[in-house]
Amino acid sequence: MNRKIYFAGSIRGGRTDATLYQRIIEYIGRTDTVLTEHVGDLSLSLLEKGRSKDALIYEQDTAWLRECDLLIGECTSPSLGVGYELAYAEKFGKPCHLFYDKTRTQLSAMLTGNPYFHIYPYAAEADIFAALDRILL
Ligand code: 6IA
Repeated sequence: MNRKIYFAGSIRGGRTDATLYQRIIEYIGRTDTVLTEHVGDLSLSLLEKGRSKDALIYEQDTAWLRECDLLIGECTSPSLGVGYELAYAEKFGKPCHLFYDKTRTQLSAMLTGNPYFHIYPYAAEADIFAALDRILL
């Protein structure tokens, strides 16, 4: 259908799940455009490159959040940036679909307690793709 999807996943919060982000981005990309493909880039450098570089990242990401049709977040690895993006997307009325591995973590009550968010606890990776099929119908 070629919607614009904002995929959110941890970067400086920790790259444990980066290969999973890559598989989700690839899956979404079969039908839609992922604005944030770099979140699944395994060679992304995590080193700080100064505040001016980070300011450009902030400006670009918030512009994409305002522009996107919906947000899909993988929230198993906690990330301050992802949490900020979720609140920002909510403020702009963007539908937010959040995934987390319930065998590895418990999600923040600030997300599970907010009925605005569509939350998908999963136990197997295949559950993510089945849910994405329903979200991206
Ligand atoms: O706090 P975190 O870094 O874990 O935040 C991750 C979220 O913030 C992701 O969903 C991204 O959308 C966004 N984000 C964080 N860093 C970047 C980035 N460059 N480029 C684009 N979006 C980002 C990171 C490279 C930098 C560490 C030099």
